[in-house]
Amino acid sequence: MAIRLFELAGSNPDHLFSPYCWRTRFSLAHKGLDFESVPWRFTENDRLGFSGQNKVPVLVDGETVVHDSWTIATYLDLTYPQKTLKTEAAHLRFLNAWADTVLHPAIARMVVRDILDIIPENTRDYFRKSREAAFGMTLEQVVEGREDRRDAFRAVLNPLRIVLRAQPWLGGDAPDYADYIVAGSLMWPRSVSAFDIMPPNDLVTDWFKKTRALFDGMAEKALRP
Ligand SMILES: N[C@@H](CCC(=O)N[C@@H](CS)C(=O)NCC(=O)O)C(=O)O
Repeated sequence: MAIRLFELAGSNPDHLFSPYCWRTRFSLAHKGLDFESVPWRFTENDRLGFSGQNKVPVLVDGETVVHDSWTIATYLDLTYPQKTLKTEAAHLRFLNAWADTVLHPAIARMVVRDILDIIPENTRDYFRKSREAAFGMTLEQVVEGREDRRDAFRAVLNPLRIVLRAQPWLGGDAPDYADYIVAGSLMWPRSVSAFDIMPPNDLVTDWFKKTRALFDGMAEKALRP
């Protein structure tokens, strides 16, 4: 039975914008595993009941149900050891945590409001209320002054730039889960907003483009607003 991936979608079922789901998409493509995409929208918690929680990605592989992008990546490496994602590298957890806790908040401050425009109307109220409660301000206030914040974002990318000066991929000579963690994070703003957060003429921007071209341009061809 084909692997199924429950992933976050916009009004258009092909409009995929979750950083975590993109990490899993890249991982499955890296291993050459076919999968069926199952679009999931905010508030459809009952559809994830079988996984015992209410977030995507959820991977269903035969009888096995795995949630959480990091857990899914380690599951894939254990179950399908060909073309390793190198998730056994303990320090990769650091990159995952850095992306989730440093990169994501910086990105959110520039694009979170734009998500409202691509999700189904009946989920907008939930999205606005839950995110405004988390930020303690309106979504419009969160992204206010984002043009100025884009310059600071350039500095947030410094650790990546330093690594990419020394090697072509975050994984070294070839892409691995390190690349998919960060590329997954960067697919989020690219998929939800016309506001381009990537610095021009930059090593990280070039690497991101190169990563989107992988797997027959899977991420490059992805829907944008
Ligand atoms: N740590 C989890 C985070 C998963 C997560 O937060 N997913 C979001 C989509 S980007 C979600 O399903 N949110 C549901 C909601 O906010 O109701 C992972 O790495 O997979």
